[in-house]
Amino acid sequence: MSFQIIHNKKMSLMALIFALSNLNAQKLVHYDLTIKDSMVNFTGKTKRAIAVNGQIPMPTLTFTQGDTAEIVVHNELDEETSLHWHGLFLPNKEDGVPYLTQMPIPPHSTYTYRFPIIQNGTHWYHSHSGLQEQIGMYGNFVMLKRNTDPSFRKGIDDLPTIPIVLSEWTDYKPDNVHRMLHNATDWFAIKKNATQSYAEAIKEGHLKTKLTNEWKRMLAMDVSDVYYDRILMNGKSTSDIKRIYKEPLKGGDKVRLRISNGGASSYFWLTYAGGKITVVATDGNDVEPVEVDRLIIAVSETYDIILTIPRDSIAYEFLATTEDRTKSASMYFGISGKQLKSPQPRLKYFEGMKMMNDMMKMNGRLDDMGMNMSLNQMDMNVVMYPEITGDAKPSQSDDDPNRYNANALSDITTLNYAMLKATQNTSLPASAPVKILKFELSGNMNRYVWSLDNKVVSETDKILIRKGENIRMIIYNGSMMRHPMHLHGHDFRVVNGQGDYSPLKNIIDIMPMETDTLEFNANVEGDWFFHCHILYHMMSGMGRVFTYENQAPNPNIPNPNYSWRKLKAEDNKFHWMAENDFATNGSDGMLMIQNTRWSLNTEWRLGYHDMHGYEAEMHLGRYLGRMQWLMPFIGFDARYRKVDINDIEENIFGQQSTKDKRMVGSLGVESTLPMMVKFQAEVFTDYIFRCQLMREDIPIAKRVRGGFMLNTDKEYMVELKYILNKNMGIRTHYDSDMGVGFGLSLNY
Ligand SMILES: [Cu+2]
Repeated sequence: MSFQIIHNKKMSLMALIFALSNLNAQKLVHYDLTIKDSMVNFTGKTKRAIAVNGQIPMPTLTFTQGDTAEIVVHNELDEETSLHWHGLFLPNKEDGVPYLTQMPIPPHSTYTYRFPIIQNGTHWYHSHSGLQEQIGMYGNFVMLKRNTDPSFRKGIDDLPTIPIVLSEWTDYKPDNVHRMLHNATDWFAIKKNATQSYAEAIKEGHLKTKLTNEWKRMLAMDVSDVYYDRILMNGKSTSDIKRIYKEPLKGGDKVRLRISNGGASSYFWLTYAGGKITVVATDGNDVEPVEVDRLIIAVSETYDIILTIPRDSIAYEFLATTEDRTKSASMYFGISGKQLKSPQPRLKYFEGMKMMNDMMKMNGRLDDMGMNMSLNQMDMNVVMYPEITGDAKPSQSDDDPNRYNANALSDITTLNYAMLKATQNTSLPASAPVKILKFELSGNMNRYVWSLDNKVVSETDKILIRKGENIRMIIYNGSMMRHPMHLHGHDFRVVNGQGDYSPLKNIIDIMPMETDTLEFNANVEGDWFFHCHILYHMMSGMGRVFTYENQAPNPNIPNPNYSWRKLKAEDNKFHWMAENDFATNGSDGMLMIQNTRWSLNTEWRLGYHDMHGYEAEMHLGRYLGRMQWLMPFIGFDARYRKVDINDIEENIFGQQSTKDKRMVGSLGVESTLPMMVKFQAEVFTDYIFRCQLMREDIPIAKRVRGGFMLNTDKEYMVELKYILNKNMGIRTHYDSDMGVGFGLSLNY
């Protein structure tokens, strides 16, 4: 015991001397960041973006471990902003999440972040306000390791280095992208040539696949949701690296790339024409070098990789391709000439659809068929990759245990999380109590609601944890999309079979049907966000907040209740859509306003000829269940027609109502049936009962949609629409009341 004390005294004295000697070395590194609206032109059209210090991406901020960062933000926007330091260990009040760790930075004001740099590695920073990240607010954040650090790796940490931030650009306003996603528009699929319509299914011999898919109530899916106009590496589609540190690149040179995926929703395949890629770090944490042919970088992940230039005087292409393979960006390393990397071939969408059909149960839950998937080792998307399974149908039978294992099926080595091994022991304090938290990633494509355990942030409380305990999170992805889950303020160990050398990360990509286990020691008080880093998923409420028991109040949050309410309001926003058809026989349209659970929907019809008058219906409903296939509603129905006063309408139940004038309320329920048919049962205040079957947007061909409606009032309608562009189509329909019509359909 006494020995222990003496030892500790000795240690603290040494620590003091070390700290004093370090005081000189420690420096304050200051950056000024001026955030300004600016006009950019990536595609030939001038659009609004946000630039910082006049550039997109934001400038790379470089520090050395031991420095103190002082970053002064000058917000010259007409809106609020914030900056989050992604992957950094810092005091909670510097974490940059508006209404959680600080109040938003008001327009035309200045705000200072100041925190010590206590780690090293490749990280990045971005706006955590609204959708600002999509239009330019992302940049690299590099913390260098001291060369006296015992973990300094010769041949890796002393290589010439290039920071790279990957991103995407869309000419659409991000608010509009978000709205279109919630409205389940397939405009992005048309742009990507990925509609997977019936005509395409028949052409590829997959009619049964398509029918099964719709029977199971699935919309055509892609590996990503949003169509982008450009992919950017450091703000450019292509760039040439001919020199590094002023020396021309030559054969045998090695370059270290510090890559952050600053994209809002795109994963990227990274490939290199000059040979293997050596992965040396991820999310700012060193790993044992591992050689691969390619890797996928999830949204908001970082990887440090080493490329070798094979020969003099040839420029080798380093390629980042979106996961859906529709767009890419390149960087060429070398003096002249160009050695291209062959592009990633187009996805076999119907193979993916068939695979999803096999996994999907009728109740909307996924069945992993006993494969216990984790750590991206079993990649379900493999069935869509021609480079692995060939152009023909895959020969792997259903009982082949390797049928989704890319590395077993081909000579191409693809990185997965099981291959990552930390360079240092990462085990957690052994004596700490363990708290186990289980989450299921949930969501539904049709209404674009994303959640944990079918609850969005605004429907939950903060999750209480205790300082000192070890938190083990077991996360199962029960949704049909992959999600990059990010934890603020802490690194977690990814339990991947490497024991004490499990890698540390702050992002984990979880594929559908995967279960992954993460653990971290709760060691910094504060309110820390844990969320999906796909921007549009996060904004839909896919996250939770961790908070420490009995923690000191955050001086930046003077009114915690108000702030928490404001944070929760983010995922409760209403989105609207509208459609109107201007046809020869009349005009009909709809307006819908929706959020996570509620929907207010108005439909109207104005007849010119056969039906001279109007009809309007309104429904206010709440979606129930995980898949939101059921919606009870209250309604209001009004109609007026200039017809013979004695004209009586009779439904199939023999109930009669006057056709000319009606003003009634209603109570009903809507349910989505197999084949995506909507069934409505509605009883009106005049006791008239109505059942209705309806299907919209049947994807007949790439740009052709069909629809029908049939009800117990003996009314029916069939329609056909040709999509001209995002907001316009040509529509023809036959309506039992209004007759044949032909016209222009506008939608927003
Ligand atoms: Cu997500």
